[in-house]
Amino acid sequence: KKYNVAILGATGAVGQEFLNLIEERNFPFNELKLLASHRSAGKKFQFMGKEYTVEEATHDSFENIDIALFAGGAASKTFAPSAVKAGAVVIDNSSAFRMDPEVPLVVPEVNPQAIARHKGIIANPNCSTIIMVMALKPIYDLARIKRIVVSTYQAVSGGGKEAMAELEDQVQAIVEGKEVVANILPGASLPKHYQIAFNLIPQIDVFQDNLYTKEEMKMINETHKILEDNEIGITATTVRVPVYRSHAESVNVELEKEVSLDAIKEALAKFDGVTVQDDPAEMEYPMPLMTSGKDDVYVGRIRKDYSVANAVNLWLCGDQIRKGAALNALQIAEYMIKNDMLEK
Ligand code: 11C
Repeated sequence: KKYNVAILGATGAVGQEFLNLIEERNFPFNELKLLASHRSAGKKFQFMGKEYTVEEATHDSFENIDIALFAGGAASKTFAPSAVKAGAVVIDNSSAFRMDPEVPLVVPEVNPQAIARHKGIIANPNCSTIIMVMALKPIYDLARIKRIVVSTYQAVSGGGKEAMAELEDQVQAIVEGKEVVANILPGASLPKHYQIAFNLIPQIDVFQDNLYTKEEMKMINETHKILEDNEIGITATTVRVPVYRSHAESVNVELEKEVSLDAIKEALAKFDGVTVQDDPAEMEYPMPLMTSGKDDVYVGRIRKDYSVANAVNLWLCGDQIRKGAALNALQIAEYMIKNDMLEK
C-alpha cells in the first residue's frame, strides 16, 4: 500500500531532509503535496524525476492526505487541527503539542508503545532531547537513572537554513576582512543578535522565569515524558556552537546501581540507532563533522565519574536534521505502516 503524504514547511532545512529521506528510504508514497507559507508558494522542486510546485498551506490542504509531516514552527498549531479533521495523522516537529498529555511524544526506538495512544497528532521531540534519550534508554533499562547533568554543543542547523547561512556569511566576511553581520542567532525574533563564527552562544531560545532557557527546559520535560519517569533529576545547559549540522552533548548520568562499563557499552552497541565509537588508544570518538548526514547517534568517551557512586560520562553526536528531526518523524510513520496503524 502507498500513502498520500503532505509536507508542511517543505522549503526549510527539515522539509528538504524529509524529501531526501523519502527517496533514500523508499518511503511508500502515492500523492506528495509540498506545502509552505505564502512566501514560498510557487517554488518548484525536481523530486524523483517529477516536478513539484510548493503550494500555500490552507485549512483545506489536507483532504485525502494520510500522513502529514510537519517540519515545525508556528504553522503547526494553525494547521494541525484541520489536518486531523481531514483524517490525516500529523507527525509534528514543533514544540506546540509535545507536552500535551493527549499527544504521544515519540522516539520509535525508545517508546514506540506511546504511538497507539494518539488522537491524530504525534509529536516529534526536540533534537537535543532525541539525541540524548537514544543513548540514555539502553542505560536506563540496565540500572534506572537517578540524575542527568547535560551540556550541549548545538549546531546552527537547529536555527534553520537562515542560521546556517549566517555562519557561512560571517566566516566569509571574516576571511575577507569585511564587517560581520549578525541578524539571526541566538534567535531571529530576539532583541539582540551575536556573532556565531569563532564564538559560542550560551542561549538557545528564550529565557524562562527560572533562568533556564526554553531549550534547556525542553530537554528536562521531554526526557521525563519519553522515559515515563518524572523522578529523574535533570539539569541542562544548552550552547550554540559554530558547527553546521550535528549536535554534540556531554552527559553525566548517575545510575541507581553499579553497572560495569562493559555492560553499558554492550547495551549501547546493541541498541538500534546507536553506534559506539569509543577507542581512546586509537583516538576514536564521535565528532560533528563525521556524524553529519548519518542516521545513528554516536556515543564515545564512555568512562566512570569517580566523583560520585554509580555514575558515567558520555559524549554524544547526532545529526540534528536527521535523527534530531526529519528521520525520527519519518521513522514514526514507518513504524505505523509496519504495524498497520494507519488503516482507517
Ligand atoms: C535548536 N533544538 O537547536 C533547537 C531546534 O523545539 O524543535 C529545534 C527546536 C524544537 O535550536
